[in-house]
Amino acid sequence: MLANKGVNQGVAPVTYGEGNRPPRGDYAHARGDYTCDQNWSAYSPQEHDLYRRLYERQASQLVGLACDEFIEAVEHLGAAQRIPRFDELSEKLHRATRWEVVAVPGLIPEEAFFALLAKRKFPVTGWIRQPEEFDYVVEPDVFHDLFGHVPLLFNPVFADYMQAYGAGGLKASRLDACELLARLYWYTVEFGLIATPQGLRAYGAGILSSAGELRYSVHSPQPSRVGFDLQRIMRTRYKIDSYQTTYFVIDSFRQLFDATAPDFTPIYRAVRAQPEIDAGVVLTNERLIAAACTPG
Ligand code: HBI
Ligand code: FE
Repeated sequence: MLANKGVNQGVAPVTYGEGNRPPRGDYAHARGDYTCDQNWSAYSPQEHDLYRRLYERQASQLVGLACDEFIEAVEHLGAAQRIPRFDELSEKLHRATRWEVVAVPGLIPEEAFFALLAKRKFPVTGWIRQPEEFDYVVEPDVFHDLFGHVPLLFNPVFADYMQAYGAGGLKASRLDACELLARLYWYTVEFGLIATPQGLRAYGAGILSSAGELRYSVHSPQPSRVGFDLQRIMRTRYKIDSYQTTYFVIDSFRQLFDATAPDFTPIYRAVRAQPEIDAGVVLTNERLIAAACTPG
């Protein structure tokens, strides 16, 4: 998923926009589980420098906008001067929460994605965006996946949530409920906000890897911010081509993990018995959270 662009819920290799440009990754040489080698030596100095500039721009605006758990963990990505080696990063990550980073050619089919998460393997796209895509790229590239998603995998509770999500995804596939579960991923892992004693903060990867949406999601008066409600999230459509108009706010990662503990079968049934909700719509009497007041 990417900064104000989303994961097309189709099956990779996905096609995008006009002309259905061919996918960038080398799917033909990926293994059966869609993993591939990172081929770190193939990155050019320009690509390492692009990663460095993306990293510096985001890292410079984290304080006051990103949750503490993310700020503490982002250091684990190591030197910001170059694209990390996935094997080195996996060694650190595995010691922390038994997760590892695996290279993939890009977006992969949901079933394959869930199966990797369920095995505590986070799929990270190997290629990096083009310079002209500095501010925005449609598919998740190595910067979005590494900077946006990997740091919170060092957090034990969030790491367990991600594996539980993957296991739940495999079940959802059998219940034809992937679209409902994709909304949970979207409004938590990609665009989630968390309430903290210091105020509203971002933990979603799509927000944290976005130059503009990080400040917008925490401070803008425009979007609505709704207290975490699993069924409400599963009923809510999302936009993949602009900043979000609805965010959901958790009180803690523990709350998020506990919400995925029960069997979702009755929840899917209850969700399907209610009308879907467009992004940006606010229901009467639901708990809304105010934007964080703009710093001094
Ligand atoms: N594939 N590589 C990759 N990264 C994702 O974030 C991803 C994916 N495939 C499917 C997908 N996300 C979404 O459909 C999730 O909601 C499952
Ligand atoms: Fe993502």
